[in-house]
This record gives sequence, structure tokens and C-alpha cells, in this order.
Amino acid sequence: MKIGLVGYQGSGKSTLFEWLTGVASDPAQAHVGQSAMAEIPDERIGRLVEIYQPKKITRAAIEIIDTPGLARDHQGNAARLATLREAECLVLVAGAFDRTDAMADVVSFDEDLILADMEIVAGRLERVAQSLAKPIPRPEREKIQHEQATLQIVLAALESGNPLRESHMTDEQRAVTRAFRLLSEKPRMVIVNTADDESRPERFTDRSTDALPVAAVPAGLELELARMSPEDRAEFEAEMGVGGSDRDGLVRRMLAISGYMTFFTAGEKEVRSWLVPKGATALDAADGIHSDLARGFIRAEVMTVSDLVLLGSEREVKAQHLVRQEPKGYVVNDDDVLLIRFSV
Ligand SMILES: Nc1nc2c(ncn2[C@@H]2O[C@H](COP(=O)(O)OP(=O)(O)O)[C@@H](O)[C@H]2O)c(=O)[nH]1
Ligand SMILES: [Mg+2]
Repeated sequence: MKIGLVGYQGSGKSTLFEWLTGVASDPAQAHVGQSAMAEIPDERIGRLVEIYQPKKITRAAIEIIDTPGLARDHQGNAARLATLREAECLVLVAGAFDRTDAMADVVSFDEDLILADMEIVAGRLERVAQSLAKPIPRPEREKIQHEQATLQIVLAALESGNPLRESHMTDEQRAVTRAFRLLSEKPRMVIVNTADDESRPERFTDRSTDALPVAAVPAGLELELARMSPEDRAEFEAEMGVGGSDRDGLVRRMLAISGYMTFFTAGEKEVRSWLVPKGATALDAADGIHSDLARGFIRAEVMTVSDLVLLGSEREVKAQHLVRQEPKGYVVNDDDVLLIRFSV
């Protein structure tokens, strides 16, 4: 699962990238971008570890992509955004440490997404027209004509300045556009990179809505703090009254906005969190662990972390008959601990 950091040159993408992943950005790769994994922190893993005392702990991780800075005049931005086609979510980094109108980036960024999508859709329409100019069998022709009609509607929406996430596309239209992984269709959020001494970050976060979640982080300062030893850091934070941005909360928020969640597996060998799209079934979860588990799926035995924590052991959860037997189509919950029964 990939999340892209985007924004205008010098907004603090690479600073934030290092803070989120712990991997320093390599200036030699600045023009192409770079990616690294960020583990998804979850205090419930700690609880499960206390209960199971496992040999191994594995946290699900997301891939964070740092991208080349966008130009304010839009020139060349479509190409710079190309690496984000595969991302599930776009995080706009808006620099506010050296200017006052950081939120203006949101409007400009939507324009960039729309322009990049228009390029893709218009290019496809050209190729579609070329195909239709040739003699082709009727069923194929009808299929291509359907694609053409859909893309013309999509192009018209983009041309009138509407990002696709706001165009109420039908499922049928989405089925056509899905393959192009259009950028203005992806969920997004804003991280405002504030000055180290920003005293009122609420002036940014107060504007947060479900449609446009906004977080504020003094990325430069947080990265400096993250590089310090824990002792120096604690002293510095106490003395200056700064720091303490909720990195863990931010990573989990990005996960939720992307439409993903985690579930757990737990035993004496390993306690582990796994990433699945929200709405995933027990069969999807099994497949995420190993395709053999999906192929030979018999049932899922499901407990919740809450029950385990409350009762203190798996044995007690079983004794209280709180282990559910669920079929393939069971929709997995965020608090579930799964054991997949399967035949080989
Ligand atoms: N004062 C201040 N400077 C920052 C902050 N974040 C980034 N910078 C500076 O802005 C410049 C660009 O940062 P960088 O992360 O490379 O931006 P990018 O172009 O978006 O990757 C660097 O010189 C950083 O030191 C911040 O939060 N506060
Ligand atoms: Mg950079």
C-alpha cells in the first residue's frame, strides 16, 4: 500500500519523509523521488505481546513515496506526478514556515491533478479514435465505443475544473477509469508544515473536514528532535515546550484515509498486524497472509483484542465461548484476531 507525499518545491516533503520513515532522503534521487516503509504503530500489538510472549513481532507497514517538487506554474507537473499513479492516497505537504498562504496550495494542487488526468484521458481518447477508424469486429467496436463515451464525460468534467473525487461517477464509469488510476479520483489529505514556533496550529487544523483532512506538523523541528538521543530530546522538549507531534496518530490517519485497516494474528511464534482494505472478507484476509490459506480455506476463528485484554488469555476467551467461527464472506473488523483454518 503506497502513500505519496506531494507538494511544491521546498514545502518540506523530504523533511517529512525522513520523519515518517526514519530514512534520510537522498539528494541524488530528488528528481525521481524515493520510497521507504513506515511501520504502522498500534498499541494493541503491545497488549497482544504481553499476552502471547511471542518470539517475533511484525507490524504491517505502508510505503511512503517522496516525490520531486511541483512547479508553481504547472509546467512539467504531470510527469512529476506520474510516480503517484499507484498510490492509494495523496498527502499534500503545504509549507507554512516561510509564508502565510499555505492553504492556497490546495487549490493549485487540485489544478495540477486535474491537468495530469486530462493529459491521460485525452491521450487515451486519441488512441480510441484511431482504433475505431480501423475495421474491427462489432463486439469489440461496441466495447471501445462505450469506453469512448465514458471518457468523453470524464474529460468534460475535468475540463470544467472538477476533480473526479467530486464528480458523481457511476460504477460503470468507474469501471472504465479504474485502469488509468487517475489522480484527482484518489483520496487526499493536507499536512501543513508549520514554523518551529507556530503558536496556533489550529488556524490550519480548524479547517479540517472529512472531504479534506488537515494536519499540522512543524516537520523541521520534529525531525531534529527525532535525531536526538531520548535524554537530550526530553530535556529540549521540556525546556522549550515544543515537539510532541503525534507521528503514530498521523500514520494511522493516513491509513484510514486510504481506505485501509489492520487486523491481527497472534500466537507464541509471532504477533503480527496485517493490512487489508476496509470491507475485506475473511477470505481476503487469508489471501493476504498466504495464497495457500485462501485456496484451502475452511473457516476463520475470530477473537477480539478487547476480549483478550479483558480476560487475559486465549484459554479464558475460549472458555467463555468468545471465539467465533466465521465463513469466507465474514467482513473483518479492525479489532479482530484471526486464525485461519485451512486444508492443504
Ligand atoms: N524553518 C523550517 N525550515 C524547513 C522546514 N521544513 C523544511 N525546511 C527547509 O526547507 C527546505 C526544503 O525542505 P525539503 O524537505 O527538502 O523540501 P522538499 O523540496 O519539499 O522536499 C530545506 O532547506 C529545509 O531545511 C520547517 O519545518 N521549518
Ligand atoms: Mg525533496
